[in-house]
Amino acid sequence: MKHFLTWIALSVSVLTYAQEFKADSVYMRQHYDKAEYLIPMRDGIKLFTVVYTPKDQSKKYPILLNRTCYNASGYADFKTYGHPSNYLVRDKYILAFQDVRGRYMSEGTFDNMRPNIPGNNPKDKKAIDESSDTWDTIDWMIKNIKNNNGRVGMFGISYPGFYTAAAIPDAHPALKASSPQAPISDFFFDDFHHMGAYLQSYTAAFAVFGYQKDKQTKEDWFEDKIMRFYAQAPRDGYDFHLRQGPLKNITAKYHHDNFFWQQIIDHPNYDEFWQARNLLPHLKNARHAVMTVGGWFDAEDLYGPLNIYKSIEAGSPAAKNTIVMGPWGHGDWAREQGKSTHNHIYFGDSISTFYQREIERKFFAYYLKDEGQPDLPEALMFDTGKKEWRRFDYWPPREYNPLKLYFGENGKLYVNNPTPKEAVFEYISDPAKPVPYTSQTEGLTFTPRRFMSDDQRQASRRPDVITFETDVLTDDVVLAGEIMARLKVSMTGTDADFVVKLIDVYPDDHPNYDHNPKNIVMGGYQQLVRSEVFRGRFRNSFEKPEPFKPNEITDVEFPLQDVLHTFKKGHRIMIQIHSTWFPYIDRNPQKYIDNIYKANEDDFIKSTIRVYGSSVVEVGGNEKLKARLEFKK
Ligand code: PG9
Repeated sequence: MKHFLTWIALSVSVLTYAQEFKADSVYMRQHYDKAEYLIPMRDGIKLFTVVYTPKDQSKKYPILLNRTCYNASGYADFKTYGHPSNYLVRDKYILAFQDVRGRYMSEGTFDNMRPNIPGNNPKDKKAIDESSDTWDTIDWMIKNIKNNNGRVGMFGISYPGFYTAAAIPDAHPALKASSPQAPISDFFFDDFHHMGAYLQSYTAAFAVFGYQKDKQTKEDWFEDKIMRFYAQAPRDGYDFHLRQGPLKNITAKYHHDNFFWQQIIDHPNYDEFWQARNLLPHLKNARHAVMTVGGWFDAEDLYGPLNIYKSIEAGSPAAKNTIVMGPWGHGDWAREQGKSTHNHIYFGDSISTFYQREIERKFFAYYLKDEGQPDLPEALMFDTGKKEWRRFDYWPPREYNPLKLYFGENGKLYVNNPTPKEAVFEYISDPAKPVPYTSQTEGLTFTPRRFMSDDQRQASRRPDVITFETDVLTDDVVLAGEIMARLKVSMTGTDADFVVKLIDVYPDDHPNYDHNPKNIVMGGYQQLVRSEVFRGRFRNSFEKPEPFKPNEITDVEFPLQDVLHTFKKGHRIMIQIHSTWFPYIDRNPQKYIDNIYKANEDDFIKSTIRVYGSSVVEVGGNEKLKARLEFKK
């Protein structure tokens, strides 16, 4: 396939994109002129930028800038892939799409999550980062793109969301409105890793980010590397990855020449390499409007939007800082399906259209054109259980008391009441038979997405998964805010991962949804609400991992990402705990190895894992749970 963006589009939903393409490109050809520029940065490197300017020159327009590592030329055919939305296209802006340094038609060398260098001195040709490249781009466009009104907004989803957020530190004064959407903030906690555990399901994606191009090009230069995985067109990702054996085999067979994969292997812990790429500490002193957008079922970047919003809240009191979290998977707010669903779950109609028309459109119009008034609270959050938007003055919210979930005998989950008798729960974790991350057979994906609201019954029935559930709820129970898992564990091995899942158990008589195939039964559905994996070796520090002592009771405490979910009367609350989650996450050998990327076949051992009844999962509460990762570093 010619363009990676097309490839992504096709991997998501051909019909949806095709509809958007048609609407956009006809309108855009009629109402916009296109130009292409190579914009000089302070060190002389030129960045390729596609710029659409409204034909109607009777008034001045703000600039909306999207910086991407996914090929700006994909937007060069009067198509926006629904981002910006048709509403913004019709409201008329100067639309700019730029290849970031080292990508496609831009010059220079690519660096994943290029470290931010605090400060901004346009004369310093060495201090180059995404913030300085954006500053130079904005400065050049304001001075050279005709008919602009001197104001710039930025938007972007995923990696482009990172580039939007990375422009916030030392921002150009013309930058008035930023909307980082599903933004990455730190690859050790977002995308390629979750809490230090590697996402093996991402392995094919490395091809996109691990090769420098050797010329300016509008074509993907890494297709042959991606096809190392897809040549066999594996239909079963679980089986494919299990057959690979240890990660060292992936290095030898697929990624032997991939610079980013080599960096991942060379930095298995949260060392300077990763810490330098953490954007969060730099989000200080912002003074303009920031609307961060995310999806509660985003498997790729959920840590990012929540922590970027919180970091700006803490470090940039002068910024008009807001957050919108909807019932979406990765980037779904840019794709209207009519019936808003995530995998098998129906949330309502045209939720993405509501967001595009009433939220995003009004945000940019107000801050870039002085038009209208965004009806945007501090936090506009969708309750994924009640299936309705909620407005909050703070996030995490302050109106709920802390809620604690305790593990009792016979799989009983107690809400706020410690278990009557402390019990021990045991399972044998076998890396040769890991717990599947999804109930469905999924081929190799760029990244897995559907599983974030998937049915967990296939896991509940496994002996290596411990499951706790409440009695049928007699009233609605709202879980809102940050979540902290505080486990007390022991093991026969010397290392382990812990997966904790929060699950909504539907009543047996829950009706099926029309949009689902017949075999998807909603009665008794165990819907995944929130989940996280934690690589136990990092329990005291992400920088300095430690083995476990066999059979010694040890504290393992870690945050899951935030939640807003009403468990309705007639439902049950369920917690699941297990130690493999494959191939979403790579297998922990369960024998402590300094670098799991270099483990051998015989390093992988079964381990008997015990979880003690004094463990607890805490949700919400007025005081900020010690979920902030800072204390872990
Ligand atoms: N954050 C998404 C991603 C990054 C890297 C690998 C795979 C996915 C994204 O930019 O789509």
